[in-house]
Amino acid sequence: MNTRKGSSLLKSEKIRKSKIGAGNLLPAIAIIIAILSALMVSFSSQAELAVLKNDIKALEAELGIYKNKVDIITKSIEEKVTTIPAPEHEHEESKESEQLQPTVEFMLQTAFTDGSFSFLGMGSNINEVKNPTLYVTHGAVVKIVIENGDGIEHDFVIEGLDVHSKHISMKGEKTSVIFKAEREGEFYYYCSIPGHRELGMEGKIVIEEK
Ligand SMILES: [Cu+2]
Repeated sequence: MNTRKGSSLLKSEKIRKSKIGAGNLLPAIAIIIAILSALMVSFSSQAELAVLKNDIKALEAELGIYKNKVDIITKSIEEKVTTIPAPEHEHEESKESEQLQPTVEFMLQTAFTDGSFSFLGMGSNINEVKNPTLYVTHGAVVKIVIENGDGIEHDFVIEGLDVHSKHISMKGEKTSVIFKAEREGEFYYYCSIPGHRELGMEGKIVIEEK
């Protein structure tokens, strides 16, 4: 009785052992599968990476083509811009006066110093002279260039000679008047912006006999 019991115990022990053995194998297989699938993932992602690298290369090539196109367009724009004539900085009084060829030329710059305005002579014998007296001979074609030197709106008018310039208000802006000195005598030039003549923008032009 005892031995029979003992043998059946042994049998069940064997079965239990073999069951434990199979139970130990399953996690091992699971681990192997996990490793394999991880390897597969890394392999497939490497393949994907290779594809992406190719895509990037293709995109870079395309980008190169676009860059070339942009360069070509930029060049053509630059060429067009350089062929556009620069705007004339000096605007003449009228078409009629443009046809006159000046025989004498003066340059004046507007100035605002110590609370007063003036026309400052520029160049030759009137350089830096405030409201210089301009001497011209009868019959001369006179050109007077006025440059804005203070950034305040001004113009240039000669009383009694029907000479009016355009208004200039930007610093560095220029305008000019051209007229024939047909009448002998002394005439006042001034700025016709209200208050400016009173604040000092007044000088003389003397038209002398030849
Ligand atoms: Cu003025």
